[in-house]
Amino acid sequence: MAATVSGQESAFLAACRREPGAHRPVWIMRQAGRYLPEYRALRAKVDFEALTRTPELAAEVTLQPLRRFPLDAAILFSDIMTPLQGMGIELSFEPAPVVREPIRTLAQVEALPALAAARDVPFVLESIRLVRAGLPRGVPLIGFAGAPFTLLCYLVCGRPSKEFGAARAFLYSQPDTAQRLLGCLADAMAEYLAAQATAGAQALMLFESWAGLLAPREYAQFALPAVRRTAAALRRLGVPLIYYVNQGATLLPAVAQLDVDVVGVDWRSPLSQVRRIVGPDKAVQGNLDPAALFAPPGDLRRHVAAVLEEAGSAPGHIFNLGHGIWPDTDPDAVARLVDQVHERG
Ligand code: 1CP
Repeated sequence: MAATVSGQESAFLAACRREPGAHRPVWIMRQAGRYLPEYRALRAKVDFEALTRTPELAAEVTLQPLRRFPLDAAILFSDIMTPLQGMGIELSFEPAPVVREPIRTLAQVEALPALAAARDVPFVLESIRLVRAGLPRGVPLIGFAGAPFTLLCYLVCGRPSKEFGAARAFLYSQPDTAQRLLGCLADAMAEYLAAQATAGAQALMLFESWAGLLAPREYAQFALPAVRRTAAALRRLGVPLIYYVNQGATLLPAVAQLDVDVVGVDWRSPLSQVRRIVGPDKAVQGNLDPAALFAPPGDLRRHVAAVLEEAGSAPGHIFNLGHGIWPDTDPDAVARLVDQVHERG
């Protein structure tokens, strides 16, 4: 059966396909990371890049949260910028990604090579094989990539930014070059995600973390066609595709046109509205505010219940936070969250 992992029904894969499952599945964006003491202990000895490039360590970090919490999915430990390093882009993690020579010209875009995942990022594929071997029964592995426009933001600005002004100016000043770059990234991420699926990833996720910087018109002109190109190339694999769109409330009517299985959203959009806009043929993922994990236990229960109520009882909801978990979160709050979703969902 399609939603089965190692002979055991996966609530997560069932929800991706909008089929009823044994319980409401839950996982947490950035679930492997600094809020876990065991991650910090490893990270004190090994830098981030080495963690992602050493398959045994990347697999260990991926599995750490699964040992603590009965999560319904694991996510590969890597970064959205990792495949770009494989394409020859020099960057460092400080800890956020910083690109040595930001992309600003057509000549730079034309010089970008195509990605060949097995040649350029073999360690990612090896990490996936190791994780699969170590996962508990019934827990699938999510592979991921950055969505093309979000990658463009880092490539053009060169570093994190609140408003990514240089990236937005690039869309207006050099629209043709921007489209060329987005097309190149769309193809590279299609190749990268297909290789992850072949290596054993059972679901694929595209992170559109900076979509909310765009007005619907520019989103439809630049970001959306690039995601559509990546998604179209992945369809034949038959692996569920999740598209996470951050701060995308005004973009959801456009997102509804995408051929993806699941739309992930931040906490600002009530899930009942999201369901109405994206329609009955897509599952939804989200969307508790990561700040809610700082509520007293009794209050957290109410906030979890509110998200479940908004999501409704129809199949096709994956519980998650609306964005990545904060590094100063108490792991005990995560344990309570997971239990509460499983009890009530
Ligand atoms: O020092 C450290 O430990 C490095 C911090 C770090 C970590 C733990 C970075 C640098 N990346 C990661 C891992 C990571 N990044 C994962 C796997 C962890 C997990 O989920 O369990 C994933 C899925 C990502 C994806 C990612 N990287 C996104 C999309 C998700 C999101 O949060 O919106 C983005 C935007 C990035 C860029 C990035 N890489 C690192 C940082 C600190 C950032 C954010 C920079 C910024 O705010 O602009």
